[in-house]
Amino acid sequence: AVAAKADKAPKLADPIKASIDPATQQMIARAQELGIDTVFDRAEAMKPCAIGATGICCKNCSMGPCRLPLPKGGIVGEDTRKGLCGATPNTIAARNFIRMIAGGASAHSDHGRSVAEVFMSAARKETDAYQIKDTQKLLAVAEALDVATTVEVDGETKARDMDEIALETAEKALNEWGKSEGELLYLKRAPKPRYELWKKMGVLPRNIDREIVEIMHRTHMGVDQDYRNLIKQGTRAALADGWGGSMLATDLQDIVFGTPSPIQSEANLGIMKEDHVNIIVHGHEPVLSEIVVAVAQSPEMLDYAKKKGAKGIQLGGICCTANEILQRHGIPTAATFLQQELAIITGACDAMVVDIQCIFQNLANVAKCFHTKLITTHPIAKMEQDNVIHIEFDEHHALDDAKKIVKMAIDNFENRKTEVMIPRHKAAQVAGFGVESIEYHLGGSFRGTFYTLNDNIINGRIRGVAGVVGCNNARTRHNEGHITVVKELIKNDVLVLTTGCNAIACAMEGLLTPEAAGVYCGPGLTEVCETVGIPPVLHLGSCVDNSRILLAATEVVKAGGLGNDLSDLPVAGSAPEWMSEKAISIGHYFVASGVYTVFGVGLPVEGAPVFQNYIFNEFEKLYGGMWDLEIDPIKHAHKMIAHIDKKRKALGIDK
Ligand code: XCC
Ligand code: SF4
Repeated sequence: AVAAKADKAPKLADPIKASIDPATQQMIARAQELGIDTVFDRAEAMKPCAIGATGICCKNCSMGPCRLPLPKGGIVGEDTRKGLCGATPNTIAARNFIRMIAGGASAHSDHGRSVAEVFMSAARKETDAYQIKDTQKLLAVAEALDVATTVEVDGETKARDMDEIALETAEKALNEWGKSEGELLYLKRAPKPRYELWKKMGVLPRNIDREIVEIMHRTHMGVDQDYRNLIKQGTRAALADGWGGSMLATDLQDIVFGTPSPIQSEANLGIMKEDHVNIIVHGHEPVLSEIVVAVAQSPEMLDYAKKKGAKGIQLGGICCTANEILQRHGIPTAATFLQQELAIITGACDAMVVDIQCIFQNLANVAKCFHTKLITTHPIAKMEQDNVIHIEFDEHHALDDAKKIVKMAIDNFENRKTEVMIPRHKAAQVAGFGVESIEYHLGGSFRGTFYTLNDNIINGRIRGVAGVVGCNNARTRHNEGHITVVKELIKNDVLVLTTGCNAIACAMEGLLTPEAAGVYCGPGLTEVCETVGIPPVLHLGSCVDNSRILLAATEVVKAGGLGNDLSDLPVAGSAPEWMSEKAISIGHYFVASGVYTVFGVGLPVEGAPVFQNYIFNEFEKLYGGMWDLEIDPIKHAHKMIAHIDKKRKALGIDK
């Protein structure tokens, strides 16, 4: 019987059920034909653990893992479940939840730190590869970090030397990770009532690193055993992410690489070209990919590619590295998170260059079946498989590293096997929005004319604003949640701001074009989009760029007419297909910033009803924002709309 079981062919995914995207469906089938397993097949073969998925498995000491499943038929009377040490389901779920926040916040913040270090070397002029590109942003950031931008000379106020400003700004910024006193400087960028609320609640982050370390301490065996106190620390660390590490990452990237403005491009696997050298960059930090873009577009490399028989070099991005080089250079997006293996399975990927976060280790196994060079570049992100090439990237020899990588891809072009199959599907997109461009495109300010965001929210053409963000998750049909939620929102006149893999999904569906307004939106949103020529779904960048959503919402509050705090706004947040710890950190800083935030797929709190109720309901009284979970995407959107309507009513702007 055992042998028979072993002989049984592994379960394969049904391509149609696995994704709503035709390119993805085609490539899943192609992989199966070639006998290569992908995440979609593995999701069929391995089901998740129900206890872990509901948040009630503790492995924080070796007396466990202690598993506390909900009794069949639910809890009757007192909940007597406890671990060996006596930890309750609430303690366990809260500890697990804030450890996810620690993981997510550290990922975003460490990314931010790398950018800050590059910014520092640019400010010190230690590198040729990076300069200060956006001085206007530098001045704005300097101000937010209390760096003087003017000097008094003989009683006269003069502009301070830009190099000096850059240097001091870099020092101040880097200091935010580990300063020994005070609180994060960016917190004061929030509307004043929000800052005061955080202060009253005792959740002002002291510095970025400390809040993460403190989570690890408080969740160690036998420390904090009150779910309210645990999540309080989770809140402090999440705020350190949103209003700290992530916001600094965004700002400093804008300074060094340029602040994005709307730019046209394309999305989906169909951007790869059979007769070109295809280089795919994947991960999150733009520090290397920026230089790869520059090198790949250089005449020297183009000539070299032609000499090797290719028509040119096609760059494409996956995950948030894609979003970064899309929003600043219009480099097309090849794939969402779940399609990463498929990019190699086209047989046309000459090199895949990865940095940090969201990278499947199975890429190495897939690459083995093709000619693809898989190149890791970051000292903290290597792979054990021996076909993986490690070219360690360093800002001090960035250009040489990038040249080496691009040349390796070109040299590999001729090694392609015959089995190239690139799906035809791709869609046009406009990306690269941000606080500045929302203001610019909607009348040049946030309030006062027919065109502005605030006026259109007040007059009801725009019912509200939703931030829909986050990953794909192989436990749910690829892109279905993303697209259904977003379409339902815009149909109901809710303007959508998107980042991360939701943005890529929307791009693949053609929702990031001005033309989408007339097709999918309610009459009010259509009118606004057509008048000013914007898409109904605005791509604000990568996951660290969720900070742009926070700042845009803050500008809306400051412009007036829609209450005094972020929690007064007719807005809601959503991550329909989340999977990463970063998503939990993002969700939680949105909640703590006063935003009602709904997740799809499932949340690891369902096994601890008291803790769940605390963050789903009690939290609204504390922070004005709260968590929710809704798997059905239509209901998911309507819960957001109901919240938006509730806020409109409170503001007295309901029709
Ligand atoms: Fe990763 Fe940022 Fe999630 Fe996509 S959305 S799967 S985190 S790439 Ni951030
Ligand atoms: Fe079990 Fe407590 Fe140890 Fe967790 S900390 S594994 S609940 S004994």
